[in-house]
Amino acid sequence: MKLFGNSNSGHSYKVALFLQLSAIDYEYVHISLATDRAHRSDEFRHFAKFDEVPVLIHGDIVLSQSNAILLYLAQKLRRFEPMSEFGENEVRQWLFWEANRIGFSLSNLRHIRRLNLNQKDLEAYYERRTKDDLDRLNLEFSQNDKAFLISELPTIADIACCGYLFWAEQAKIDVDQWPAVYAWLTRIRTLPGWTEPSILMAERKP
Ligand SMILES: N[C@@H](CCC(=O)N[C@@H](CS)C(=O)NCC(=O)O)C(=O)O
Repeated sequence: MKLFGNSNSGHSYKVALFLQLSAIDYEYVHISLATDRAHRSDEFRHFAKFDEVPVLIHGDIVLSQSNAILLYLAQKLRRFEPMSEFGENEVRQWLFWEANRIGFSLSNLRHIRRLNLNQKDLEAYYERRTKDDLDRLNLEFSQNDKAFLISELPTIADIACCGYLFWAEQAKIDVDQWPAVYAWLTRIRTLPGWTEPSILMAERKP
């Protein structure tokens, strides 16, 4: 397996985290996103349908879109799948939610604050959305007595939704203020193989 990713990409981290928690060997290719799209490597441009990371290559399969990749990996490797049809539908709900909520709000808030972009209106918009998203996640765990989003076992819904949250500090968001979310992230941190994004996504020498 080959994963094209970037050291600051939470979308890439979600896929790398799945592979790491599953103890799967893979080749990681870091793509500099500071390089404009037209000047990225020919190999990456060939495979990256949307010009974005992550891209996963597995045999003849080439996939973009982090949550589509997670669905593929879960099905192929039979890891982090839900145990029932009800669970499958729940997982899909969280994956679509994540793509438009936490994977959008927190990722953009982090981008603005990490790079000190002077975008006050946008910053306020993403901050409000991020806080709403954390409220929603917190409610999920406060209302239902379960260790992970779907049940007592982690699924790709947890892997998708937690990705950017391990970088919340860079968005100047203090996750302690959402205690049930904080406790869930602590449970994820204790899964065998869990590795923080700055280490897992670091550029590696070939
Ligand atoms: N919806 C996509 C989002 C991917 C995405 O936003 N990738 C960013 C990095 S986090 C990227 O490659 N940006 C570079 C560019 O747009 O040129 C996913 O879930 O994979």
